[in-house]
Amino acid sequence: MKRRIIVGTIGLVLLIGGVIFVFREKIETLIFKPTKSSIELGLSGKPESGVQVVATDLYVPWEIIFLPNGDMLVSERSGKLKRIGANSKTYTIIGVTEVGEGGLLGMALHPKFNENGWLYLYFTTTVDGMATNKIERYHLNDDRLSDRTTIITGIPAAPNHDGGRIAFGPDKHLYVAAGDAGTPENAQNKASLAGKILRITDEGKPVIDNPFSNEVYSYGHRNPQGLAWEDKGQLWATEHGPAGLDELNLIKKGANYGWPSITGDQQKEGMETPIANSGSEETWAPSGLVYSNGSLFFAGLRGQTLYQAKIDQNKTVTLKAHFREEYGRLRAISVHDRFIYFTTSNHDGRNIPGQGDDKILRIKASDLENLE
Ligand SMILES: [Ca+2]
Repeated sequence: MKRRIIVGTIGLVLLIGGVIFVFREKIETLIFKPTKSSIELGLSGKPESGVQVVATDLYVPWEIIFLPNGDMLVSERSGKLKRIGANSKTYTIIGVTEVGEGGLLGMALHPKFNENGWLYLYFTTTVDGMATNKIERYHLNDDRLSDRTTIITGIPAAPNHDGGRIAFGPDKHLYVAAGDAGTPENAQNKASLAGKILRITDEGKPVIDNPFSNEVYSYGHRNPQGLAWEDKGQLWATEHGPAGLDELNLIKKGANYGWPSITGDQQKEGMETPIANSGSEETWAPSGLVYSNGSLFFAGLRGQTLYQAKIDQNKTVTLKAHFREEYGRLRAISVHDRFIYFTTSNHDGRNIPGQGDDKILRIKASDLENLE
């Protein structure tokens, strides 16, 4: 009798384990699944806020970008690249080292993606036993990633402060948010790639009119993780501060953003003070950043909030907090076809994942802009 209970219990545990394993590996795509019941499920977000669940059961989604046919590409920190939509597929990126905050992080499509099919990936890898961050370029077609090419390597990596966001600017050059990799003084060293916003060509070379004749575009950054251009073409960036004192900066070519000399509201000759900071009592832990209709929106990890910063003509901002602690940690954000997409990051080791985590959620940009 006792033996039967034990065998039965072991069987049950194995069964539950198997079910969890199967579901852990499966991405539920809700809005994109072309069946009626799923579409209804997908539209079952909170009616009062208009939030819809797009996909569930992801693992630390770090970036979302959209292909011309409307499919999403989602990077997962462990090195999986998931395509969700009409042509769903999972690619495994070879050579990704997921350690601490490092792993497969940012992504960008070439401005002429329709012609060349080029996809850029920022990730942590290991060279001679040492972690480093690099950007690779791939050719993406429906079935596979090919023509793997290193664009830039040797961006310092560490368990913390790996930066990771990449984006093509209005000038068609690639901007790269690089963290200080735990060595603050490197942020002030213009010869180091750490603690910088870099600007390189689509082939990985320094842009000819960069301020210091290398890849560096701006310096004195601690751990920038969000890049977005507003409608006048000015670049903004989010940055993690040391203890609170998280920053929203307007980025100018060649400027020094102060780390580690100044933080928060502090001022110093030759250094930029952030347009907005969280103060030392509050932590945003800001990651992805987008611009939509007069506002910057950024995802807060520790802050567990989607922040809205309304910019006025004097470059001051008023901040609003949306969805505070409703979905847990938030990391990636993307704007596409009048919707703002954002992801949870509850599997990143700093929260207890909830049912369906990690998720991609979306809300109409106009609804979000008007939320009180
Ligand atoms: Ca700063």
